[in-house]
Amino acid sequence: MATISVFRILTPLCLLILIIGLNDAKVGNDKYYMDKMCGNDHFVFDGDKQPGISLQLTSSSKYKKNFNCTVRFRTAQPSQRLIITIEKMDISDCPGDSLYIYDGTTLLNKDSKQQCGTPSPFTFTSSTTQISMTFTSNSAVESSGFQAAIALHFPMIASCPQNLGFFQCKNKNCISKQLQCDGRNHCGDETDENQCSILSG
Ligand SMILES: [Ca+2]
Repeated sequence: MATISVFRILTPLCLLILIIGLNDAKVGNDKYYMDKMCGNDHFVFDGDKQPGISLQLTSSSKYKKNFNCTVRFRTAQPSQRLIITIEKMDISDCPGDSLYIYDGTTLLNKDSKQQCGTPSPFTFTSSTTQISMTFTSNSAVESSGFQAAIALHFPMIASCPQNLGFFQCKNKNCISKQLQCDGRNHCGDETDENQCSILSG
């Protein structure tokens, strides 16, 4: 009898743990802080349970003075590309403090209004397999920095089929379907987040 009772308790508990585990696997964004990754290469993997990256400059309320940090994001496959969307930027000491985003070695945010200040959200899709970000600050005023979403883009997959786990953005970027309706702008044009109220009722 005691054994049966233990099973009665343990079985629902195991199911609950399994359900929580499955829900965790659906979470599309892994959170990273750039100031903890300086000098690193970070691979963004296809099929990873977390195919999108949520990147903030720092976990603190303000970034450090006299700070210089470069992080490189890379695809594991040569056919893949990266989409970087700067969702928020708050770099008040402009241009003393600045963020530079490179596609391979090409500077993407050439417009100085996208390197610091508080610009509107903006996005780039890489033409190479790597995006590097360099942030520098001086000894004066600090602010919160920026928040970005990074996603894999699959340009070689024809028609970007939803039934095979992809989502085609209106701007033709092709991302993992797991990144749809998770509250973060992975497409760059927000179309992965536009239809969510309809989908969720
Ligand atoms: Ca998204």
